[in-house]
Amino acid sequence: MLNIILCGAPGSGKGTQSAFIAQKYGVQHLSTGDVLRAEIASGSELGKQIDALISKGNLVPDEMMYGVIENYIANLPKDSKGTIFDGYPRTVSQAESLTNLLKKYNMEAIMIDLMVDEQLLIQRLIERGKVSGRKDDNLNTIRHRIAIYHNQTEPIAHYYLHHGNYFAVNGNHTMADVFLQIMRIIDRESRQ
Ligand code: B4P
Repeated sequence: MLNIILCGAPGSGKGTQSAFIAQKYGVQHLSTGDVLRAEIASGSELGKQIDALISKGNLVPDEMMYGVIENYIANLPKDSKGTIFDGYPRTVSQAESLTNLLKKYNMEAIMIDLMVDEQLLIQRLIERGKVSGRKDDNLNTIRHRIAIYHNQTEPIAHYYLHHGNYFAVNGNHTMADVFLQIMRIIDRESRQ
């Protein structure tokens, strides 16, 4: 079973590369960003709380995310080829929860970290904002999201380095080039 955790700053290409990986390797794609946006779109009370956080560029509390991931893993089909975790974990506490949950179901994962220069991140998200209609794709919110990434998400690289399943990818290149780097890692690791 192939489980991949795809991490990186906002706009680093997690969603973009996850779609390529899911198509090529036949794994399921779990985007926590999409799950949260679907909850917002449902108009529920929970969705309103989530909207207030996301539109300002803040993270949703770890406990709320835990429920989403636990429910997902517990209901994985028996014949699943694996999952690409897109945007989860985003804090060290989420990383610990995911390790424990995977262990409970006898699963493992590798972590791929998309490294992209800050100017490029901002440029990509501003561009995406012109068509996405996302409230969090504007300059002030983007800057806030990048600051949160540095404070809360970046430390998880050390967590995975320590656990020996960390792989960095240069995400500054074209989508096709980034995907080539990712495929090399996946193909090498799945042979072992
Ligand atoms: P996400 O939906 O995960 O999205 P993202 O970080 O903004 O973008 P991503 O990295 O997927 O970039 P994309 O491929 O679209 O998160 C949104 C919000 O949800 C978070 O800020 C947070 O509030 C909340 N959230 C989600 N998960 C959470 C969790 N676990 N805990 C707490 N809160 C959580 O690429 C961006 C743009 O760049 C696209 O337009 C794309 O076309 C372009 N692009 C991508 N790769 C490119 C390349 N190589 N070259 C040129 N352009 C490229």
